[in-house]
Amino acid sequence: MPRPLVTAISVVSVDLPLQRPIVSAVGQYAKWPFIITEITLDNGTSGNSYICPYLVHYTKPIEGVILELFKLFENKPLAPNKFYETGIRQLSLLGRSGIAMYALAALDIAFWDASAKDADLPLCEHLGGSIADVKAYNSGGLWLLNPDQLAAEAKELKKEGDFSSLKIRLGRRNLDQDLKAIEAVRNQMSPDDDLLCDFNQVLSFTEALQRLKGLDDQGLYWFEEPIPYSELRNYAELRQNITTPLILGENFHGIDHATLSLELGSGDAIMPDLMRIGGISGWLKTAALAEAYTKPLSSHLYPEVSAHLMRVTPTADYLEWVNWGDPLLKEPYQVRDGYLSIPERPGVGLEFKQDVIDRYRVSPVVP
Ligand code: SMN
Ligand code: MG
Repeated sequence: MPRPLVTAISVVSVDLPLQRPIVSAVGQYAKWPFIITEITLDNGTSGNSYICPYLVHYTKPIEGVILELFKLFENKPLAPNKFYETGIRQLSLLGRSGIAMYALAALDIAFWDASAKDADLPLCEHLGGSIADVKAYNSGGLWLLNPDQLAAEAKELKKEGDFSSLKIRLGRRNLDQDLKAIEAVRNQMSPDDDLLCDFNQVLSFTEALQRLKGLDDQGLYWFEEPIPYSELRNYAELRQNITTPLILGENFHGIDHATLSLELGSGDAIMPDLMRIGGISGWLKTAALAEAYTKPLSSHLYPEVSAHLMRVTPTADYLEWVNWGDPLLKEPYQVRDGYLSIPERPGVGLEFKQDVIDRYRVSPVVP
């Protein structure tokens, strides 16, 4: 059957206020940037995506890369996998990472969404999986705040969707401060609830050796990114000195980096980020790698698309839930009893509110 042709694209960036500002070792953010991409097929079907590249001032340059890459696919029959391979070949001239990869991811997600909509199936079914609720933790808070603030927030975060699993950010000035922060949150949780933690790369290797040993008996579900993400050999060495599982992966740029990390034994589990890993095509390849290396795979941000992908990921573990995009969405995904529900809608089923886009639109760069 002839495939529909990809005929048009629109890209817009918004900077959306966050309900709870991010206070982390990788920066403080009161707002969060979204680049929204929509592609259209000649049969009228559209596909969309959003990516969040952290730094609002880079949204315009990334929009430019998306539009440039799109020229490779314009007026071609829709074929998401083939498009990814074509895009990656082009990226080999620019580097298969960084903002070029983010741009390819924005397109890849939109192409897959259109492909699933064209087949009239939810994305996970289009990929050969089935719909079911996905185990999640609430990651929308517990930044580097004081113990009283953390206790109050933990209570709220648990209530938003009846979560039993939360993630706290660690890596304060000393071990004692981290222990007090953990205690404040743990006091709001049941003994069987999972508490995950994230250091956002703030420790040096020698600091991490000490700090993680000091926290190893806290029953934390995992230690996330204690040291800079590029120190893959140090990750492998840290692992030998602790029993709590070590996880990294939100900073894997594409499958090259995921492969190297798995080969070096850098973590007990991986957590790819939909944008950095190269969209849905990049994720699927990484899920196969995680299966080959028998490593649990958890998601990073992008809960809606990630939920579908977790349903076709053999070693799927936790989905990271944040509601940061909800104000933009006509029908936000729902969480029940700590599980994210996948809606019975074709594709990913995301539609954006035009009035919210207009209100928070990022203005053009003035040189
Ligand atoms: C994180 C995500 C987004 C912004 C800052 C920090 C964090 C996470 O690494 O894993 O949630
Ligand atoms: Mg993290």
